[in-house]
Amino acid sequence: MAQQTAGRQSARVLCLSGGIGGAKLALGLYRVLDPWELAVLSNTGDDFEHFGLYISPDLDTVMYTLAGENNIEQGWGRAGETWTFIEQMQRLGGATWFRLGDGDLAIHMRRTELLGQGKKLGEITAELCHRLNVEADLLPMSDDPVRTVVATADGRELMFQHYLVRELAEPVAREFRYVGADQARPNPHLLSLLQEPGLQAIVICPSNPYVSIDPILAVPGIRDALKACQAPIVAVSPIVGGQAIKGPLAKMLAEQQLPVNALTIAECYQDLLSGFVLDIQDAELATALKIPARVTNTVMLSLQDRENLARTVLEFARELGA
Ligand code: FO1
Repeated sequence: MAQQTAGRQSARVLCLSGGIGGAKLALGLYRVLDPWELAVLSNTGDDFEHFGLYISPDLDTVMYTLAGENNIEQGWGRAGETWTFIEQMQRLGGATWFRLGDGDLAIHMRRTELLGQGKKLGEITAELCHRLNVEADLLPMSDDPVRTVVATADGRELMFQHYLVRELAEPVAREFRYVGADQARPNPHLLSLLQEPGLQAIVICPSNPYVSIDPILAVPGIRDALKACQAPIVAVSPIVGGQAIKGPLAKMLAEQQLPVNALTIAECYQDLLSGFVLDIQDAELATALKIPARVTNTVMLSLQDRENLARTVLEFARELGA
């Protein structure tokens, strides 16, 4: 990353993102800023080994999205993907619960090959982004392994992709654990980036707090470094009108007997936030917030929606930082 930023200004905006929902706002930010002004701190708690390959779903979802190569309807994976490998795997009796596209396989194989050569996840991510012409700095939260595990009501401990994909998020989630977090070190570029005087905003994208953002905050040093940073921190609610736009968040909140609304999300981030962005449908909740709120359309259906939300969030951060 250092060699890439030599000679140009470093990130003006840092966003924290998981997969699909967060990547939408990351794209909005990427398009309204100069590409190199954005850094994305990505969750790696979803990462896992499959067919001997190291797979990093959130890194890949953000990378494909910023590259403009993602399958927009599906949210994950590549546009125009072909499935010869997984269809043949089906014939051979192998695992097909996690659908690996033919082009996507190249990313997993190349990342696994470079890890095997001793390269770190962060430098591999920078190399893959460079190859896909993604000019933002995509930063894995750590080069060290952190794995999100879901402790279910029926007494199992499920690796995240088994919970989410293999079991369709059906088990009742009692607790989320981030195995390895206490030994993990923050991405080496993050701490210097947070001390840059040019950093103007930190955005927590509308990702799942429990399985996309909390794994990032669980890496020792990251939460404190964010709090110590002079830039305002603004989160966008992933819950709109009592529903999650995508994924199991609403179900997770209900399973913890928590109100399924944007206020619960603001509580998740407690003392980190300078401001909170709610959808128009939840405008009446704004007065119940203990921090400044901005009400706007947060449902990103079009590219214009993504850009509009990015502009609103950055304007809000500017006001908070003034
Ligand atoms: N999600 C699914 O629901 N089914 C899949 O078969 C699937 C395959 C897959 C392959 C590569 C990749 O990068 C992501 C993939 N995802 C799939 C999405 C992924 O499981 C989740 O989106 C993230 O882990 C949550 O952010």
